[in-house]
Amino acid sequence: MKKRKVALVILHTGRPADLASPLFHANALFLLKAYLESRPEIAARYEFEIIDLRRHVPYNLGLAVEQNIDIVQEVAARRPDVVAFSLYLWNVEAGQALAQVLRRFLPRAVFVAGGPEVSDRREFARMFPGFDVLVEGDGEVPFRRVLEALARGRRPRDIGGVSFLQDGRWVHDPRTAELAPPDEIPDVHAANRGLLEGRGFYLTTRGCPYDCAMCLWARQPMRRRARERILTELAGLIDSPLSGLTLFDYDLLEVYARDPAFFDRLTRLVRARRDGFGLNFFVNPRYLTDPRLPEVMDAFRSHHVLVGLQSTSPACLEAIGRGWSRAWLGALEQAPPAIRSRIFLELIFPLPGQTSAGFLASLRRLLALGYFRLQIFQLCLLRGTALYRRRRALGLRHLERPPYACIATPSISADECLRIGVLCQALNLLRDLADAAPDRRPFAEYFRRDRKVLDRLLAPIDRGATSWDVADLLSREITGRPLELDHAR
Ligand code: B12
Ligand code: SF4
Repeated sequence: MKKRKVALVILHTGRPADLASPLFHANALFLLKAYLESRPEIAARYEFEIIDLRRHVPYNLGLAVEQNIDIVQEVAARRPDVVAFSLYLWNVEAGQALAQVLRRFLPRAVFVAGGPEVSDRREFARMFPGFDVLVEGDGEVPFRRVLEALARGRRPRDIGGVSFLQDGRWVHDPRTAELAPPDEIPDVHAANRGLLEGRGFYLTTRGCPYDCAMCLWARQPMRRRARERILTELAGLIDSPLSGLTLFDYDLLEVYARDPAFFDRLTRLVRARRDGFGLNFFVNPRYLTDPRLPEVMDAFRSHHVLVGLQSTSPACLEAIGRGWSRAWLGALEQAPPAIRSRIFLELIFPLPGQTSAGFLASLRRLLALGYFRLQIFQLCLLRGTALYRRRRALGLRHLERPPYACIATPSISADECLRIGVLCQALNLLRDLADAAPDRRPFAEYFRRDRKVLDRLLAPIDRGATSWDVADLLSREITGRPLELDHAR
């Protein structure tokens, strides 16, 4: 029997710096391929191919450029029966555009969309009408069932998390997707060792018990593989050409709080690497004062640890469902000074209830305390989140299409959002500069000495300076050199 072909399409990943390894930046497609190929009933009927479109330069200019005929050719020439897209806010517009062009060349193919963008399927279908089948949530089981149905010439009916087009109308199954037992999902990294290069990401668990209003993972059931399995997978990743690894669990110390053996084993694996390989990981703010944190960081040779702080304002934390973390704000001041420059603090701007003055005051405080490695995200109103559902009641104005950025709140005007947004992006660029610096003490010293620096930086922004201009100014003042970063502007 001739096998049907499934093309799993990698679109661009957002930033040129992210081009390192598709295995991490298009993790879901590799994962789904490995899982589906491991199912005999599917492997007997289908063959899968990952088509990486990123080599087509300019990969991020959409289809309006003549050279991008090659993008169409790459997929169409394989004559796939199913074309699958993994959609995030950074590639959903490109996926929609490509799907619409491709269906003119592949009139019989079924176009399947999955990934975090396929949240709130009714709304997604209205905004992105280029697909035939939508899969919301974890894709392993629903995609398998979709392929089984298609192989029998049937419609993908009665599959939780799946919607399909029938005679021009959408049929939605409102149930949530059935989850695959975590140990049934193969080790995708072992299956793709040739792609292990640059820095990698790994999640020991999927899901999160917390309930942050802006996050798509809020209250997602926790799915954890057996400890031995995780350690085997991590051993394979650490014993590879990867230069470092970041563990993306919502909080590593909390997940393994009762399991010191896990840390011992992981430490031994890291020690076995003789070069500068290190493990970074996420923790909640409460661990900033925990004596285990510096110990684990040293043992893992962590370049940094990521703390999802989001705000230092108790009222803002309440507003985004992170009231549980307000008790830990004091930890910022109590954390050992030596550890502060090794902390990568994540903040969000703008937030409901925030004022520009309050946000700037919190930034000044963090910088003076020695936290200058900041990642300040712009608030995105993601379909499927609690914040998105409450956006009108909260008076949040945002871009209706990706990246869905919040551009004004009742207490912060659009002009203020832009001006402070530029400042935040300059600090993000400065973090990239500090990350690569051999000695970070001048950065800490600079912000400790000059408490008025933010006001000084806002002046050129008000005259039209961009984030790059401002980061360049900071670079010259701190390092004596112009800003040079290895990712493109
Ligand atoms: C690791 C990570 C990163 C890494 C790597 C990102 C990357 N390109 O892979 C880094 C740090 C670079 C990053 C950055 C950002 N990220 Co990020 N990131 C994550 C994180 C924590 C894990 C992603 C992952 O690997 N998950 C494991 C895989 C297996 O899960 P999955 O991707 O969801 O795939 C499953 C399903 O979605 C589905 N599925 C996926 N694709 C397909 C395709 C088909 C056909 C089917 C059937 C099913 C299917 O099946 C998969 C398996 O079950 C997620 C949150 C999370 N916990 O998932 C956020 C997340 C993906 N990031 C998010 C965002 C917003 C960002 C940023 C834009 C943040 C910012 N404001 O700057 C940046 C931009 C990145 C860029 N490329 O420009 C959002 C995306 C929301 C959206 N609607 O797209 C998420 C969901 C977090 C959130 N806020 O809720 N991120
Ligand atoms: S932001 Fe972090 S802690 Fe909050 S729900 Fe999402 S993954 Fe969990």
